[in-house]
Amino acid sequence: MSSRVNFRQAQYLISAQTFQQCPSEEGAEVAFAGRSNAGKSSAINRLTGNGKLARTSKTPGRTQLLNFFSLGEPTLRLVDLPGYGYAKVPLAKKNDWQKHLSQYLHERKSLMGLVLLMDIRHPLQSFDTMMLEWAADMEMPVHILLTKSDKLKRGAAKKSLLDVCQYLTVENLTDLVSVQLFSSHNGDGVEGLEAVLSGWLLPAQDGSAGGEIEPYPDLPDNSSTLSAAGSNIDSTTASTPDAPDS
Ligand SMILES: Nc1nc2c(ncn2[C@@H]2O[C@H](COP(=O)(O)OP(=O)(O)OP(=O)(O)O)[C@@H](O)[C@H]2O)c(=O)[nH]1
Ligand SMILES: [Mg+2]
Repeated sequence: MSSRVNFRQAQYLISAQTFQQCPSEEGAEVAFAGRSNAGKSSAINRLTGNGKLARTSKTPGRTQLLNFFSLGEPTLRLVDLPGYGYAKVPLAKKNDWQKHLSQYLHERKSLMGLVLLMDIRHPLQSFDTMMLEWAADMEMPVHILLTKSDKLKRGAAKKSLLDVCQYLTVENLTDLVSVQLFSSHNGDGVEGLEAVLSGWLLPAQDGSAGGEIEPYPDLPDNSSTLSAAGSNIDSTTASTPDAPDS
């Protein structure tokens, strides 16, 4: 079997309004979570090379269902989760969604890892840190995408990346959580994302042990707390275990 998933084979599978409506738990899946408008649907479209797969919108709150996409076979899946923090959704509906989302996150046996998307200009907002706490409790691997990296100059983007790395270190989350820059608009970071997702999905589908993730992205030599992880910050991916240290 290939060591990479062919994300370009992605096809719409089903939309679930409740946990009960989700497809069979057979196989493996990765879910995309994040604040409304963070770029979840856009990232799925970029990853799969299909701009029409997941519905994107300038209006926050577009994705209001758990949308499942199959990757060549129904046992390999991506899931586009509804965004959180969208104020205009009526409270009753919000609570209902929260219930189903929470049930999905806690009970879904085929969930191998979570891609947590944050707009690079506003990372680590309250729901993001709550998701990271949840992941730590559940021992669920998380890969953070700092999205819309095209909106910042390179230096500012790297600083944001380092700030998030530092947070993960302080919170002792680096065994479980990795992070990279990403842009659906210019394709920045797509290969890194593909590598992490393949590492989660393929071993799980084989029935062997889950994929390991690199705890850090490449980091600059001048980072006192994080320099042991790597050195080449020009790469935006979190999957460069062979990068030289200096
Ligand atoms: N510049 C830039 N804009 C982006 C990028 N990714 C997404 N956007 C824009 O951000 C807006 C929201 O994108 P979506 O992908 O719909 O966001 P979402 O997280 O799925 O939103 P909800 O479904 O509401 O939770 C759209 O106008 C996108 O064009 C990016 O990498 N760069
Ligand atoms: Mg969406």
